[in-house]
Amino acid sequence: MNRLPAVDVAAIELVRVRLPLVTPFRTSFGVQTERDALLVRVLAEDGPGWGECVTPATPVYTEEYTDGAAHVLEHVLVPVLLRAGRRLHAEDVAPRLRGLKGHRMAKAALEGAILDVQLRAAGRSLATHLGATRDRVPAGVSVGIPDGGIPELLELVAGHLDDGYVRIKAKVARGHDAQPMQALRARFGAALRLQVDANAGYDPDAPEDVATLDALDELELVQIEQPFAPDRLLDHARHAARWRTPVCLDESILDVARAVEALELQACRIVNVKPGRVGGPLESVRIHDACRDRGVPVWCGGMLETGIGRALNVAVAAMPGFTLPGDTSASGRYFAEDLTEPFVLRDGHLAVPDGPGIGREPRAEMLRTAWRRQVRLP
Ligand code: NPG
Repeated sequence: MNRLPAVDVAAIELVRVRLPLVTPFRTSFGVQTERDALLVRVLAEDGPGWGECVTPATPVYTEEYTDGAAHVLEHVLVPVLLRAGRRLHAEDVAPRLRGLKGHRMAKAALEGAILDVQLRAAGRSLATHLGATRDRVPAGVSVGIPDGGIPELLELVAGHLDDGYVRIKAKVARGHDAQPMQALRARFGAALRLQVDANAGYDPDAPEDVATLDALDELELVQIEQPFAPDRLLDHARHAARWRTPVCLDESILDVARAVEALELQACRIVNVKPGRVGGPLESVRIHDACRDRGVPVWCGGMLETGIGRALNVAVAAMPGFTLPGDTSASGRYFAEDLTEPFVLRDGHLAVPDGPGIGREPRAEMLRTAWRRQVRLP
């Protein structure tokens, strides 16, 4: 990555928008019917740059949640960032905020927005900047836990396969796990690229949970994602050693140091990289590089992002180490109208934006419709 010229930041705005989801998304931690998103708009001479904070509305996935992120951005992160000077590189964000613990999703939105401004000023796309080697990325899709049980699950998956998605990730939780996944195998056969995501919902010491996961291990899955709590790396390693199916970690991977630790402990063989969860695009590159050096495949997760966050994810997913399809679904999977020009599924792939920066910005009329409130920090 070449170092880009710094930009002079005039102001930073926090823009809150709300978009209804086309269908409710149900996981082990509840049901989501809308995306209440917090955007960061960095104003600079060469025009605005955009970042999206991927926090969910409540702290169900990690500690972070949207009202908390909005508060810490307004009252702590942005003031501290700007106090040290307004001439900024994206590389300055993490070091300037290092003394402030956690809040990686909030920090990631800031870093992403500043990088977007820098790239726009330089007339370079994010994908080019990151050394992307593809102009389109294969798209997987994440399937929630349907109200209608197995029949509805089969129908949903059939629909996604008809749309062209190249792999299915199914959410599993106690009461919705081995049986529905067996039903998917029975219906769609061995050719279905199927993986499961437990969102840390199982107990490594509970015999019934272990029996369930052992049954999932029989199903030729691409991976079992995050079966246990994020900090239980040794428990992941203990069970991963018995399973044929590779374990993938998501919530556990907070930064490159934790990724390396997880790999050295053999807690996982695959890493889910989410730029939001790990503090931004720059740490995502470091995780990508560390995994690539070790021959470990990575893929890009999703957090129901609007087109702003999705654009970042798609550029990241175009880097060479992203050898597994990600949760980089088309806009239409979640939104009737995306905030930005939509991402469209073509032949199972999304095109990587090639315009300057992330290559997407909110459409004025959509921003008006979805807008809820805004804070400007001078
Ligand atoms: O396609 O953007 C997407 C969503 C993929 O299932 C998905 N995300 O646990 O990975 C996850 C889950 C999630 C969504 C987590 C929202 C947190 C918030």
